[in-house]
Amino acid sequence: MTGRTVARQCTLCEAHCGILVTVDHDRVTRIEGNPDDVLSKGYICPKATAMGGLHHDPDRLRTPVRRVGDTFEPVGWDEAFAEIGRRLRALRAEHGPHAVGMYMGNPAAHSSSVLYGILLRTALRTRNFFTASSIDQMPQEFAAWRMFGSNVLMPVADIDRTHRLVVLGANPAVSNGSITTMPGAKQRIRDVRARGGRVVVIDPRRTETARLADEHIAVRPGGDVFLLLAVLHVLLTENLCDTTAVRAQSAGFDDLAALVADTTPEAMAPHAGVDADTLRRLARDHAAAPSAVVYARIGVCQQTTGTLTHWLVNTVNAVTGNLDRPGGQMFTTPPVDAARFGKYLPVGHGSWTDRSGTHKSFRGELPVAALTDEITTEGPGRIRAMITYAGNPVLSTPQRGRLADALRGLELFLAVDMYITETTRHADFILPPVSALEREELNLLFPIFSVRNNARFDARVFEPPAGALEDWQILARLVTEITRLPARRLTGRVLDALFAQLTPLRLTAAAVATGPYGLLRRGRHAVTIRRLRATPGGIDLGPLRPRLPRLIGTRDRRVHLVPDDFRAALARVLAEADQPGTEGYDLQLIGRRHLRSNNSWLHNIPSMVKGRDRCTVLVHPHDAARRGLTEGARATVTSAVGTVTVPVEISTDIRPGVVAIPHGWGHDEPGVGWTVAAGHPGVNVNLLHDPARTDYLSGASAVNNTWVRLAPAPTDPGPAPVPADEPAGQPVS
Ligand SMILES: Nc1nc2c(c(=O)[nH]1)N[C@H]1C(S)=C(S)[C@@H](COP(=O)(O)OP(=O)(O)OC[C@H]3O[C@@H](n4cnc5c(=O)[nH]c(N)nc54)[C@H](O)[C@@H]3O)O[C@H]1N2
Ligand SMILES: Nc1nc2c(c(=O)[nH]1)N[C@H]1C(S)=C(S)[C@@H](COP(=O)(O)OP(=O)(O)OC[C@H]3O[C@@H](n4cnc5c(=O)[nH]c(N)nc54)[C@H](O)[C@@H]3O)O[C@H]1N2
Ligand code: SF4
Ligand SMILES: [Mo]
Repeated sequence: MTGRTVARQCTLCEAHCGILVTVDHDRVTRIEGNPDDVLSKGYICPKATAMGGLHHDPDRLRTPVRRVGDTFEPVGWDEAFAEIGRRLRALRAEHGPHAVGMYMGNPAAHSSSVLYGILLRTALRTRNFFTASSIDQMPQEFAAWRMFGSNVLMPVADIDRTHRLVVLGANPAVSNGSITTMPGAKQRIRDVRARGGRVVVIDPRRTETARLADEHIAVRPGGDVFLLLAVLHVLLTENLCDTTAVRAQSAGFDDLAALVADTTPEAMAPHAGVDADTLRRLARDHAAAPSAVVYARIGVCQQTTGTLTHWLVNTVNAVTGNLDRPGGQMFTTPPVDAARFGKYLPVGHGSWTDRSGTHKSFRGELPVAALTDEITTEGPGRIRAMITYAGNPVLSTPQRGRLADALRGLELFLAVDMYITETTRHADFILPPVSALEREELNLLFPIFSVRNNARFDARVFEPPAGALEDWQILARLVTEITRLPARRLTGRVLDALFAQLTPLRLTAAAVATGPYGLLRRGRHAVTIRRLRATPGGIDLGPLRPRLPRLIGTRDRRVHLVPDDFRAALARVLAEADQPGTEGYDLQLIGRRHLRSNNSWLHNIPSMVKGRDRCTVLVHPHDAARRGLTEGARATVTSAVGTVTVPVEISTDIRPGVVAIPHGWGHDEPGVGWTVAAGHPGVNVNLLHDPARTDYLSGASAVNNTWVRLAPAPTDPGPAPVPADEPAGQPVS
């Protein structure tokens, strides 16, 4: 067929914007926003065209490959699965199930194949399961679990109706929102102001979002806990709370009052890096607005105080009467109502630990900070084989540069990925799925976090090539291989036949049918796959609706304002607040995202890397001048655990004393199959972050706030010296 246009979504980031893909023969000729899409209404960002770039990328693997020495050669699917099965079964028989580890990355969540990722994890019965969540939203889930009784119950900001939006540690103008999915975030933020509301951005950097706001408050990195404690102090001591609503909805209001009795704006101001008058005003304005919401995301997740900050964010919203009310923080009613069942799922904190006893499991997985040691430390229970699925942990997680060697030393490493990346280049087998444009599905996760209830279908643009497999088919084959019983041929065949019937689309359709808009409740007005196929922009299911107390999973059906373990962790944070910074390091390093990057994996698409180098260290002019750094010059950035050399970008947008480097770069490792990215390598900022720094409660990696120092790089390439005026003797790897 020539010259046709297919409506689906861009599945690169959480926004899942509706796109129209125009195709001429087997080429994508155009990708544009779908004006009929009920959520994105025609908006797309520049990354949408990468959906075509990825499909046609000559570097994308289209057949499985096997390692031979330092290179890869093609291998047939059956041969690959047979050998993988043999080796996995032997390892499990000899060393037990924990000998096989698994890491599931971010794009897994963007496809309904994730169901089979979870099935594989279940079949493996391993304690060594890791996901990108422990460098992302884990603290937010932890706070939700302790306050609302389910980790799925992360409330979203009702941005389209609020009168006051306070953004804390998020940059939706670039990211388009996460756990508050808001495609076209810029317009939605402008609309808050257009209807007379106010927008405040609290961020150490004057971000793209801050430029749209009425006010920008340059908080000190890691200062948010103190800022929020001061806000709560003012709300409670000045009687600015919606006491009737809070007492009806929540437990622990009096405990909260006692907890914040001494956290005055004057006492908190130095730790927050924000003056007391501003803190007081933040509280008063929040209480006075007809509706208001604090929306916080990974800038405050990726901190040692990640869970505590999200707890206090939810608490500020709750005590001002803004939890579960339009314009505040709300829970969605998605077609697959996971939130309703979330409370029945076992969450479990500390059901097991890593072998050193340092890292506790949470909702069935260990924090990724534990991964390298679980591979390299000898002894029973060591990981001997790894499966990575849609992840690039060598770039995306702090491992002191040790993970690559650890992976190389495994007895077996198989990667389900379509590129030879910094991670998968160490694999014995790489098993590539079809391209996203060759999939059809209904994403079941992101409607749980959207600013509006909706159901949207992803139609296939191209038929998958003969013999190609989708992620779920690859994962299902792996399940078959490891669960084969002694009557191997038979069990394998029976499972294969069973899985062929249980496609993710069928499973999702069944979940939708039994959900709030399903056949059982709505009869002929139900949301069905058939109806969705015929409605290319999706079906709008209305604004967010109040859902408490029914949804709550706590025993007393109340929101818990002061969970016991949070109180203890907070005491630790307050005690540590007075301690000075790390000697020899005088700048706080944070991250930043760019419109044309998506974590580590879009830099091989030429249109995503054109223009000037984006992997730079952003420095305030005062800080640059004091160190003799000039625009475009190269600087060495040194932390207690690593050093990188990057170009300097000078800007008054960043708070003095703070520097920012984006993550997802560092493509200059030998053997990586990204030929375009190799020309724009950048550096791996996670070499600077210490894996030992984790959120006190959830164990997630704390990569937004690492003490570093900066110096001009030596002009001749070579190892970076320790500058003479700086105290030496810190470990540098
Ligand atoms: N310092 C620092 N580090 C960070 C962050 C930060 O802000 N600062 N952010 C963190 C966050 S929020 C996240 S989510 C993580 C992401 O961390 P990861 O999930 O580990 O890494 P990604 O960069 O998303 O890499 C995704 C991989 O999946 C592959 N892939 C893409 N689509 C598919 C698919 O459909 N199927 C399969 N099988 N593979 C696919 C890509 O080729 C790529 O190799 O990074 C984190 N790391
Ligand atoms: N273009 C683009 N979009 C993306 C992604 C991408 O890589 N590129 N990744 C996607 C993914 S996986 C995710 S999880 C989301 C993340 O979405 P966001 O949470 O919006 O991510 P960031 O843009 O990293 O925003 C974090 C902000 O926190 C600020 N910050 C750092 N430290 C602190 C602090 O201590 N306190 C406060 N208050 N702020 C702080 C940073 O300056 C930054 O502006 O984005 C998604 N969308
Ligand atoms: S914001 Fe950009 S990358 Fe994200 S879904 Fe929309 S078009 Fe795709
Ligand atoms: Mo993420």
